[in-house]
Amino acid sequence: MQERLQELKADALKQVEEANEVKALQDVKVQYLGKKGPITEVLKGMGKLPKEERPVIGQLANDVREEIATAIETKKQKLENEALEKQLEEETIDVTLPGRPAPTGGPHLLTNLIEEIEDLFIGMGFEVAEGPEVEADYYNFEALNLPKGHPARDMQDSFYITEEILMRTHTSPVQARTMEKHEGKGPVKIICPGKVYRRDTDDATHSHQFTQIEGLLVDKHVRMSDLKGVLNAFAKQMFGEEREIRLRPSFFPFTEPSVEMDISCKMCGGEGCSVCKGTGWIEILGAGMVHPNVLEMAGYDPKEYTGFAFGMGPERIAMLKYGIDDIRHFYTNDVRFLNQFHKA
Ligand code: 2U9
Repeated sequence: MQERLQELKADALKQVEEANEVKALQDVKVQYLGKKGPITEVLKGMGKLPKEERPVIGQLANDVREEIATAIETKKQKLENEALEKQLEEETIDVTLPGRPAPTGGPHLLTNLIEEIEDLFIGMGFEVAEGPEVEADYYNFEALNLPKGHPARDMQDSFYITEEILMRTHTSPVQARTMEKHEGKGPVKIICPGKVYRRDTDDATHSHQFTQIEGLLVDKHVRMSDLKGVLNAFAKQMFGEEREIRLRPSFFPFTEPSVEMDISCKMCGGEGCSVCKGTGWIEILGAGMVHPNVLEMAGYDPKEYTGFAFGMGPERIAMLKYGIDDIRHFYTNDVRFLNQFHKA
């Protein structure tokens, strides 16, 4: 019986040695120390043994059980520690490693461009004025010398909400409101950026929603040359000192006289190319001296005050600047397009 117990112990300890996972140890435990295990058998068979052998066998059986149990527990600890070490090893985070950069968004290229243009005019003493996008027909049209039924209204097909309320078709109503607030006194020197809406079918050059930046300067003795000076300064700062500007006669109901401002074409330096359609000039904005009717309706006496105004489309300037061929890119939020302009 003692050899049997030694043998059992040796087999059990061998299996414990070879076990490389806790489950296997569990099996050894059940196999050797379990109710139906050989050690239990031996202890159950004590009664059949000679009286004098029982204490020896009994003690040996308990020692063997103890030794196997201890060996199993020790190996279990060892395997669990190794597993923990391995897990720690695998899961060790090198906190010195740079984190995975969370994809950050950034200002839309139009926002950057509008702020760039704002800064240029703020540098010339203009203040930024903003106003409602849902506007009254009076400020969007009548105050701008576009009385009800005026044909020019059709040029700006509009999203009417009621007879008297519409989505503004330009930011000019902001200037009209600002002048009105001045009650015909003192200078007004503002630029008005913002979203405008026209009931247009979207295509490569038209969008039902787009942005504008308009400007207005009203004071005593404001002349066309002041307008030209401001536009020239803007063009050179925005497009380069080497660029020339040219003013061409034009027409707007809210300015008289009215002009379009062109800049010399960057691609051909004015020689004529596909970008400037052979003219050597690129149209950038419209402007003019504020129409006396508009001054009057805002409470300014046109005999005492004069003013100039201008208006541009930031999308158009961005398309020229970055060679973008479709205005819809600005609004369809394709990150592949937007990320190209993402200032890191
Ligand atoms: C007041 C008086 C005059 C604003 C002006 C333009 C010329 C102009 C276009 C630019 C691009 C519209 O989006 S666009 O197609 N605008 O050419 N805008 S003068 O004149 C005003 C505005 C307000 C009280």
